[in-house]
Amino acid sequence: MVMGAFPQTIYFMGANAPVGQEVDLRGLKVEGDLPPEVRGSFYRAVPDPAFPPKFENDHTLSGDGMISRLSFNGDGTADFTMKSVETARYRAEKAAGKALFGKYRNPFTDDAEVQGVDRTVANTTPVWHAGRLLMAKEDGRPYRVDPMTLATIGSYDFGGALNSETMTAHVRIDAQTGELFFYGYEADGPASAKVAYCIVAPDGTLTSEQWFDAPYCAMMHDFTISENYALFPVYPTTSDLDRLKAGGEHWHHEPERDSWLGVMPRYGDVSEIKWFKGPKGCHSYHMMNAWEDVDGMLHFDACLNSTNAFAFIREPSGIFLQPQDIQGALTRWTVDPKADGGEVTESVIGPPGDFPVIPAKMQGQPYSFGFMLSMNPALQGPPLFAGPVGVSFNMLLRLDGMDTPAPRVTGALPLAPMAGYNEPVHVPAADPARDGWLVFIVDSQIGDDQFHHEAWVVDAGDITAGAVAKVVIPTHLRPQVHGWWVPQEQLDAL
Ligand code: V55
Ligand code: FE
Repeated sequence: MVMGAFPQTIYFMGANAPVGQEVDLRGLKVEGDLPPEVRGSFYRAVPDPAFPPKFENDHTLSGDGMISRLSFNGDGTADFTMKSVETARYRAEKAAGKALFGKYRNPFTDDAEVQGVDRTVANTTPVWHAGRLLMAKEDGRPYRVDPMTLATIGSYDFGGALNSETMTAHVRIDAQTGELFFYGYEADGPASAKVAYCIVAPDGTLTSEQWFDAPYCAMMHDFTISENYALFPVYPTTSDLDRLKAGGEHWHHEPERDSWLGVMPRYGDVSEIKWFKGPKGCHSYHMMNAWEDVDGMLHFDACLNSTNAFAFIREPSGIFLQPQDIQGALTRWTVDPKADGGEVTESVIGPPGDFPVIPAKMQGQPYSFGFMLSMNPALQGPPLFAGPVGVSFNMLLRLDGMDTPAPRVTGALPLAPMAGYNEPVHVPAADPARDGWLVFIVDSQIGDDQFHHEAWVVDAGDITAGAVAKVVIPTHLRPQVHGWWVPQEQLDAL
């Protein structure tokens, strides 16, 4: 690799080309009819490597975290700001003027001078709870950032209360109780099967941290809660300490290995976990929800694939597939939480896709509707090549009847060729009879290495109608991972 050059791979070219620019754009015009409820800030996590990686096979998940904020000001304008999360890793590399940390989640490939330095990149989800904004990444502890200035405050361990070395980027907040539920896997170091399950009170106090052993060390990217249970899926994307020590990849996908769903009472003891067996070889990054029906059966709704969606994980595992060879579907696993384990009952309840979104108040509850991103099978032209899979989703879907055995797709919003979605956030409506709003950024390619970015506001009750309001963001943006909506009154209360 030429010194100072990014690898010429899909993870660093085109829409994925590093930008590395802090942005401060004030007074952008909101076009259209902005609903008064859309008053607050849309935070997004964006990986963007500050320096060319030490290894040619690096990919978007290693990028240094940047946090962006789109603030709807309530006067027909919006502000767009974006800053680097100043992690210990970012600071060390800035001081050296080059990459010092090696492969994705392999500390044994780091330069000697940074051995022992926190190597997380805080690039996956901006988590808002108890008036704190945390930039989370599943391989380490989160970084706390100032929600107004986006300045980095520092690594966050709940005031010294957290023992786990990691905190997931996919937390669940029970809107009824205000509690934050999260876990950390590889809780005591790379390739460990230890998982820390944690509960945080509405005031931000970590009140419970219990450790358990997963069936094996797996990429546990997301989990769910229901009213009475915590549900931990384990899919066979696995790690191995000897492989890491030999300088190998953190993850291999193992198609012949079983998947598992661990279920425990959410306020119970981890010794109560029961493990239900799922199909071999499958994988999901994101769950839509979990909920209990009137008979006490537990339903776990996930965007499931027949293998790991990322080629940079499949290929080092010896799995060579074309995208069309990968099966996916919104899939329900049903278990009886009072049974002593057994197997999950699987049913297909929706189309292939990812980035499921539900209103915050439906978290863990029987829920009537949800949204997800998918590919438009009727697209007349090329999609947008972007993100860790290489292609952006180009259709937003609404599903209704989620609390029935047969949910239905009831709305679709396809994009034009060479345009792609970033994950929406849901903004609640003031009127409980309305479904609220979805806010997201649409990326479009408008020429060789030329891109256009807009934030769209869509009526969640009528996505087919398209954007009711838009904000053009006149700067180049790299694809986001996840986002979070914070209403203005919560920022005003700080
Ligand atoms: C994902 C993203 C990550 C990661 C592991 O989208 C999984 C899935 C942005 O970082 O480290
Ligand atoms: Fe995720």
